[in-house]
Amino acid sequence: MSVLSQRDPEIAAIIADERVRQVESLEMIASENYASAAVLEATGSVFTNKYAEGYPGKRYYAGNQHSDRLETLAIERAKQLFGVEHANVQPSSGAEANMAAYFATVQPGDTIMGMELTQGGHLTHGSPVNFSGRLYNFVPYTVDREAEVIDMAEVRRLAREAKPKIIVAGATAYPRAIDFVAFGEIAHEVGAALMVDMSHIAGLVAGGMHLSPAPYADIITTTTHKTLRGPRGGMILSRLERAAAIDSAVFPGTQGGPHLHSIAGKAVCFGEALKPEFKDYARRIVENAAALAEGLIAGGLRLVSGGTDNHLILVDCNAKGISGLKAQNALQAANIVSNRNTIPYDQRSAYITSGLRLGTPALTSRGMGKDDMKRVAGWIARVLSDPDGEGVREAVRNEVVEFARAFPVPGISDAE
Ligand code: DSN
Repeated sequence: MSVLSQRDPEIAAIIADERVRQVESLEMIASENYASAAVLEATGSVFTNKYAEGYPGKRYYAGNQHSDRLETLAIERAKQLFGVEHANVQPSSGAEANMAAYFATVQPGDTIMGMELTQGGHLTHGSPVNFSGRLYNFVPYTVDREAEVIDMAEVRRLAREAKPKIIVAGATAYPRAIDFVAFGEIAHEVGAALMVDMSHIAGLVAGGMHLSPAPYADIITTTTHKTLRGPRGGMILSRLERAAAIDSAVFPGTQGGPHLHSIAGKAVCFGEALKPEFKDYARRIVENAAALAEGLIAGGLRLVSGGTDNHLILVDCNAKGISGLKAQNALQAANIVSNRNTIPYDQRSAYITSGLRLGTPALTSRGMGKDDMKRVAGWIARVLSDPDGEGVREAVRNEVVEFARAFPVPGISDAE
């Protein structure tokens, strides 16, 4: 019996239920993944007890001799993994990384360009309900109506007109490769900094399956828990010339004591991503997404932009005459976990939506392959063709549970 189940059985029971949910479901939220047992152990370590405001060698509290070793190692591994000169591993989340990146680069009221949220951007790329849209003058760019891919000619036209100080490239619901070369050229032509938010694709970049933004971007922000498979957290990468501004924008600019337990998990995750097998993992994520896309199309679904180059797929549920919300809920009843999402030029609200976002990082972490994706696509198509059919949902759920149990879950199956 664990210490937790003896001392707080109520919380232990909730955690146990979540463990079962994660084992028996097909986790297809494109931004989620399973951290390894080693990442979980480091993240749950005694470093949660320690305050360490400042940076290695320059702390405001005593007792940081081991914190300094830990953070330095995390920084060195991050630099090696992404081929950059500077890494700040303290941001507690992607949103905080983005806030610090803006603070380090521009003043409130300045103009920034970012991808429109309803077309695949992120809240912190200028949504009016977020600090970004409230503090800065964001000019959104969009995707082409027909091709549903970022229109680089339009980005260039807007950049010349708006003269932004930052152009943000990066997305949360964009199934295609992002052209960091073109973004860099446009940004530097208009005197802007190129900031790449690679949160979704960081693992693909680390594994060589997406062009690295490092040679083209002035600042790179990322989360560490998506395709990178680390603990929940953020990070900022840059050249040396921006290091001091970024470090002071993180602390004391926007954060206090760093979450050293998360930094421990990040260091482990970077170490894992530096291993040769991570390249194989990244390749399998992309291959699985392509196989899933093929299977979904064969099942009669329409995919935004016609397919995928990366780890995610955006399904246009209009082709089935249902909303994204209805699709998400029907699939959840069959133990297939995804999230509804707006599609470009969506006629429905951001709460209801017309789209469904599906990703392969977590399924790939369980060892599923291309043939498995075909099976998964078949289940999704079956449920979405009859979203009110209780019989279909129950039959699919039974098959899904049996299938899912056959694949070990990193951090759960190997920690028991
Ligand atoms: N919530 C993240 C995602 O799902 O993409 C973005 O912050």
